[in-house]
Amino acid sequence: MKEKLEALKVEALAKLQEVTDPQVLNDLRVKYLGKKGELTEVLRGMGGLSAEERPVIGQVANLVRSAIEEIISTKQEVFQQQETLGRLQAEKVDVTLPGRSLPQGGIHPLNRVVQEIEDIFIGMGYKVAEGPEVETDYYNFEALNLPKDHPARDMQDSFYLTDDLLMRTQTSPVQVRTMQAMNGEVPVKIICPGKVYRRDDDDATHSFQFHQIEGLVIGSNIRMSDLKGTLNQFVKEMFGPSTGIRLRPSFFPFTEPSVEVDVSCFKCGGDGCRLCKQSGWLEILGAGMVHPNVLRMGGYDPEKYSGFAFGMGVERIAMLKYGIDDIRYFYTNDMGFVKQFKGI
Ligand code: 2NL
Repeated sequence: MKEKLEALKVEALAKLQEVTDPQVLNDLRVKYLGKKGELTEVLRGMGGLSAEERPVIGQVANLVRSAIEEIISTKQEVFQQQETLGRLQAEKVDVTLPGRSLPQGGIHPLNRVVQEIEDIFIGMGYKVAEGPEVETDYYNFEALNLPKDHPARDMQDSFYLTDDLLMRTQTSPVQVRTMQAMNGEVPVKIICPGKVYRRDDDDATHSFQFHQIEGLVIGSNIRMSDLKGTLNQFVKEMFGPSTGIRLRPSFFPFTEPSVEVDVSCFKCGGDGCRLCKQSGWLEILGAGMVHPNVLRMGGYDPEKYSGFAFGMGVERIAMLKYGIDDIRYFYTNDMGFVKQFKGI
């Protein structure tokens, strides 16, 4: 029996020594030490031993068992360490790697121009006013001295929502609302940026939706010279200190007198080039002295107060300033176009 146990020990240790796989190790543990294992099998024969032999064989059996157990637990520990090491290797994180950079956006050229114009007028003491894009016939036309039969009120030219509601065709209704909210107080010094809508077929220079900035000043003794000085200062800040303006007579129902305002060509300095079509001048806005009827409807007595107003198309200004030849670039989200304005 003793020889059997020794043989079992030799065989078991030899096999266990060679194990490289935890599953095989477990199988061998069951094979030798399990309930139906080979060591248990040998010990079952101890019943037939004499009283003297039993403790001797028992001791041998225990030594065999602990020798097998020891090598198993050593192996298990090694396997455990190997597994941990492998996992650490597989889950390795390099905390020193720089982060993935996300593409950074930029401000759209139209918003950029709106902000630039706002800043210039804020610098001259103006406040920015905004209002609804859906307007009533009264605020969009009536209060701006456009009679019911005026051609600008043609259904064909505006987006009407109902008989009385339409998408605003200018930002002037914001100015009328501001005048009424001021309850006859002066001074009024506001600019109104925003989207406006006209029923137009889209092409390189027209869009059914575009952006406008209008300005309005009301006070005592506001004169045409104030308008000229203001716009002259504006173009110098917007297009460069060597630019200037000229006024040409024009007509708007809401101003009298009315003017078209040109800026001297900032590209050629007035000599004539492709941008100004050899004229030396670029048309940038319309303006005038606020019509007495408009002052009255806004709650101001035209005998006591006077004012000037102006309006410009943001797309046109942006196209001139950045040399853009098609208004559709602003709305079609061509990344090649948009990206050019990232840094400026
Ligand atoms: C243009 C011309 C203009 C105004 C807008 C205005 C507003 C009030 C009273 C009087 Cl509340 N006038 N606005 C005046 C003159 C011209 O816009 O060509 N815009 C693109």
